Amino acid sequence: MKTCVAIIGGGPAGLLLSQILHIAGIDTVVLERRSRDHVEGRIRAGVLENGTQSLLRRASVGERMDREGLIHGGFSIAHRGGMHRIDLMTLTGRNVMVYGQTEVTRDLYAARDTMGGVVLHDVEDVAVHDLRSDKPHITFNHAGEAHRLDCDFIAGCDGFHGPSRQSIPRESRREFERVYPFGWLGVLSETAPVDDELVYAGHENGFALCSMRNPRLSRYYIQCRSDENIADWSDDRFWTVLRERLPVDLAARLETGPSIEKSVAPLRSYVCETMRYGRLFLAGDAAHIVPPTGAKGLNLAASDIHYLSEALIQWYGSGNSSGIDGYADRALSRVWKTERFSWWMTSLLHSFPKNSPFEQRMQTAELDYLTESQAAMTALAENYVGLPY
Ligand code: FAS
Ligand code: PHB
Repeated sequence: MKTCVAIIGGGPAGLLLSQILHIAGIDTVVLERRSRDHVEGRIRAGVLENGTQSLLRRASVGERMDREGLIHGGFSIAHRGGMHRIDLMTLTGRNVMVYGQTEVTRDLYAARDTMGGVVLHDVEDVAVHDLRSDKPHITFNHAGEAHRLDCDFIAGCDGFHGPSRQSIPRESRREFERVYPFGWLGVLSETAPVDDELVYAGHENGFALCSMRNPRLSRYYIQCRSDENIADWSDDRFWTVLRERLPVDLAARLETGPSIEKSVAPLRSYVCETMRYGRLFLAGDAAHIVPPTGAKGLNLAASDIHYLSEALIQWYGSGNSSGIDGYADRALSRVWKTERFSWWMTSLLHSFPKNSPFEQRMQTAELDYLTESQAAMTALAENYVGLPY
């Protein structure tokens, strides 16, 4: 087999890169370890930045998003029993779109089908070779047969646990990590969202987030232990803890119902420097992880793909390598600023049992200042809608 760009990973990063390059006339093959049903069934992110919305439209996968997505001009922070709205539109002139990653992935798969994109599922034993040459290749097993895929470039879009990043020699990569002492317990329920917009609640017992997918599908999260056993969490227990962490008036409006999905996600901040090794480029969770507090994971994958696709289109169009040579630095600049915001928002809203009394006062004062200062809210808002590409 031969292609221009071999893409490892059929999540949002890999599929979006494949779609954009295909439109530009550049051949790709996507190698995905799991089944299509499994990938399309994942429940993950829920908020799209402006830049992500524009990128999906340019990739001809924005039609259903624009029809079914919910435009949000703001969100609220619940603090000291009250609600403080962050008016994104007034503060930045921009909005966010509530449209689940599940739907984005389904739209990307449908577009790949329409255009005859090559996405191989249930692929095993992916291994990359000759990354420092100008003719790298991948070996893998599929449908019981061994295969070799020759290519010009390899895009590692295989998430945090994929093989791409590990293929970069340890001495050529620097890794930065912070593991948080808690996780998120998430529930999806066929109930009306408790509010018209998202609510991020800071509470002494722990963080809570009220989100949604549509007017009859709500997504809720509560801070929990990172090693939480999901079997210990009945729906009733989840709703009780969620109510405790919300302002009284909001809790009184909470419509509860059976969970149709329940899962625990650990929280970490992670960055791999570099995002390029020879003919291998890392994008999305393969290169970095953010705690979901800032709703940035999927959006950061999108900006990586914006930079990487631009660079590859330049190279195939003119042989100019300035884009691919500058990809890692350009992507990492936005990655680190987004990591900062996600870390800041996580530190602001979660309870850290081991914090000293002074640190707890600093956290409360930070929230007091944020909810009283137009300048502070503007800084939050411009990060939340997405920093420029
Ligand atoms: P992905 O992990 O989505 O995709 C990588 C793909 O590579 C997967 O399909 C995987 O099967 C495949 N792969 C892995 N190893 C392979 C191999 N050896 N061979 C071939 N394929 C291989 N972000 C938010 O903004 N908000 C959230 O609430 C949120 N919640 C999350 C909850 C969980 C449990 C997780 C894990 C992430 C969450 N995220 C959230 C972040 C998430 O949305 C990611 O940022 C997003 O999926 C990144 O997309 P990709 O980089 O494509 O990685
Ligand atoms: C979600 O709806 O899943 C969601 C929304 C905002 C976040 C994280 C997750 O910050």
